[in-house]
Amino acid sequence: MAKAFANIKKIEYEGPNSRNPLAFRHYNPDEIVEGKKMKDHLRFAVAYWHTFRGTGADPFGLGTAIRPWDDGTASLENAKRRVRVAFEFMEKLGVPFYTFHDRDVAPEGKTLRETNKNLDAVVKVMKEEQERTGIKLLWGTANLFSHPRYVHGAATSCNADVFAYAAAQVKKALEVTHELGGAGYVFWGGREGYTTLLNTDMKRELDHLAKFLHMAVEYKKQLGFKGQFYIEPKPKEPTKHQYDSDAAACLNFLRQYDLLPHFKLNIETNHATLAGHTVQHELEVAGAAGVLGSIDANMGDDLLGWDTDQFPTNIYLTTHIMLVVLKYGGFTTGGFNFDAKVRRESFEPIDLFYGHIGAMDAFARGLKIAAAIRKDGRLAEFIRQRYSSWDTGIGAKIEQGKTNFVELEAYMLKKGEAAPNTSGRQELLENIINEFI
Ligand code: XUL
Ligand code: CO
Repeated sequence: MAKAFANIKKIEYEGPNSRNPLAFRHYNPDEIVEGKKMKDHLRFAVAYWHTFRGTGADPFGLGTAIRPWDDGTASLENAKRRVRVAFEFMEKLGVPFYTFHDRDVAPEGKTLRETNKNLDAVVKVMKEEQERTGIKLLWGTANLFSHPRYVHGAATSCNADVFAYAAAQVKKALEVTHELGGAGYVFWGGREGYTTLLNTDMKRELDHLAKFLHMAVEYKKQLGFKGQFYIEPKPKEPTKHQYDSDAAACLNFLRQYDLLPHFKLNIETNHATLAGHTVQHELEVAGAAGVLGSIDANMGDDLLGWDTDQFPTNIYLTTHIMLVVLKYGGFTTGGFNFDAKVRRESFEPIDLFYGHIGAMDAFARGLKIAAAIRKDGRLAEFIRQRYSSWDTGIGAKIEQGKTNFVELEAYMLKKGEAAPNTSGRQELLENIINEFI
């Protein structure tokens, strides 16, 4: 077993009055909320790419992260050692899941064959560690954006060979996700978009993307992989316009190409805000369409505006997210994946613990607050009342499809004017939320 965090004991729940920075104040895994254990509501996952491959580098400077277990080389030995350390970290943190891209865990070789061999060697260690710790894979994915071959995209590349390479890469990533018992598989459209329309045949690229996803669905069946497929919307970064720009765009694409039965959405907070939406909006769009699958939990910075992937510590944010998640019945295959990284200035290994502990506590608090708001019932009752004109009379007739324009005109000609509106009471409702925070 790795001993990278020898001085850190297992992180325990110590309650709201604890002043121990290496303890949970609110995340109490076995505590029952709305009839279910907290850990089963939240299904937390550590993102391998940020937590074990993040260096702190930014466009203006080199990496700053101190990671004594990592020799900085692309050797297989280093990759395997890193896996052992990752599982030591996750075990001490007490998270039930993790997520990874193929290239996070194993180095690329000179050929695809060699790369696949490297991946197999590391996956063997991952499987051992999963068995040793009981930590499971929430979802796997393929990195189809870092290597220069993907400069013009992967499934939407103008170069057919690059499409073929990406297909081979996803085939292998599906196989290892299946091998590791993954509960899902994510397609985030890395460079599936464009930087200028002047060189882009958008229709052709979208057709190719749909073909690619149909092939993935077909191979999933062939493999016998039962995990859930997800698409993760994001509007920009790295391209100027990503095709999977938001939940509504993804839904439209999936419906247009007959893919909707095979996919759910993985909604990320900072992607929602980049798209000019709140995450609640994106979750509602997905939830209303029956495809709210999983969440990449993080938050952005109002002043910076880009995809800063910060650990979510805002209690209002986590409360609103939990209200939507509970409303739609919670996760089945999905969970909260911390697609979040410590700041470049937070370069010590212990900062990885602080980042995750704070975010887990923020969601545990959000869960408890959302459950209390739901138990109180005033918010739900207000919404029920607000739409009560649809429960009987003309409203019920419209909803049931039992009327038409002619009848509605006759109804209104007789009445002369619509019934008066009632106040939206936004301020009152915001005050009610604050009662619970
Ligand atoms: C990029 C992003 C990805 C996906 C997985 O912004 O969120 O890390 O979550 O590819
Ligand atoms: Co993400």
